[in-house]
Amino acid sequence: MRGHLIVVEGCDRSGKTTQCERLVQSLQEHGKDAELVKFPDRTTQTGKMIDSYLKQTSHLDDHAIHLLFSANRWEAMDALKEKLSQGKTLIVDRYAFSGVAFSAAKGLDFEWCRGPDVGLLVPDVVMFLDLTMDEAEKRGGFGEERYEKRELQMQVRKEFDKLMDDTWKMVDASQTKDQVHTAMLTIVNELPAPGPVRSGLWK
Ligand code: Z5A
Repeated sequence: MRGHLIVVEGCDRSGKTTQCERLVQSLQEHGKDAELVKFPDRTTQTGKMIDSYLKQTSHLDDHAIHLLFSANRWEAMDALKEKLSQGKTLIVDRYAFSGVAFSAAKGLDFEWCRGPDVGLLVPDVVMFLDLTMDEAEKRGGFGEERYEKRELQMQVRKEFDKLMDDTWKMVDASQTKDQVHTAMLTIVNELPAPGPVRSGLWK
């Protein structure tokens, strides 16, 4: 049986990385073959350009950086498909939904933003870590990276709202780390057995 493709989305400091790592560890401890995937993958050629853009050491046109984020996902798709087929469950920290939400929040056309990611692997579930901006700010001030600004993050949340459908699972990220973990693990354990790997996001 193939593994599940589990995407975790959410705004800044909602705990995505903390929870993705914990979920992988927990699944492995329960004997499941699970692996963490993080977008952007800053180690590849496209990832290095994205990293430099986010750290504000280079500038790119908004459309160009959007396409780079998408390319960064596309270059991973064959490997991810192979892993899923081998039975590995993938926990994905940000995906195409972040791509659209951030670029649309900057003012790019929403439908144009979806275009480059049409056809990516379809997740079996998207979990959204829900946290207000006020609660997020209690977790520490914004850092140096390009998008770490309050107004932009508020707009990003509005764009995420447009992308959500009733298959998304909302998780209250204001709970303790343990509580959030338990909620996410319950969602994962209740997923139905997956069918064949599906390519065709937003088709
Ligand atoms: N981006 C884009 O524009 N287009 C795209 O296609 C993609 C991304 C994929 C970099 O992403 C930027 O790229 C991002 C979106 C854009 N810009 N922003 N903002 P990244 O994934 O490399 O980095 P990040 O997503 O910005 O990380 P993050 O949002 O800042 O953090 P997080 O992963 O959600 O949270 P965390 O690191 O797990 O936790 C943050 C802190 O909160 C930390 O101190 C934790 O210990 C603490 N924490 C976590 N959970 C809790 C709970 N439950 N209670 C209390 N404290 C907690």
